[in-house]
Amino acid sequence: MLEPTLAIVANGLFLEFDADHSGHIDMSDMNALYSRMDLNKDTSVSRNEFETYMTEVMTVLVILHLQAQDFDS
Ligand SMILES: [Ca+2]
Repeated sequence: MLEPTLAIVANGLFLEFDADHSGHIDMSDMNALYSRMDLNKDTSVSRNEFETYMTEVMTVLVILHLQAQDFDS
């Protein structure tokens, strides 16, 4: 079972949440995040939309973790 380090996960989530790449997460980033999660644009994030979004994000983080492992070896 793959267990990415928490630092890689935290860094990846920051980069994902910092939508405008300003180095800071502010309300505009949170609004952008919310919009990305709200797939059907009904101004509400369902459990399914949340899980879909988080699965996509976590998949990318796992791939980055695997690439980092390859780079280290
Ligand atoms: Ca929705």
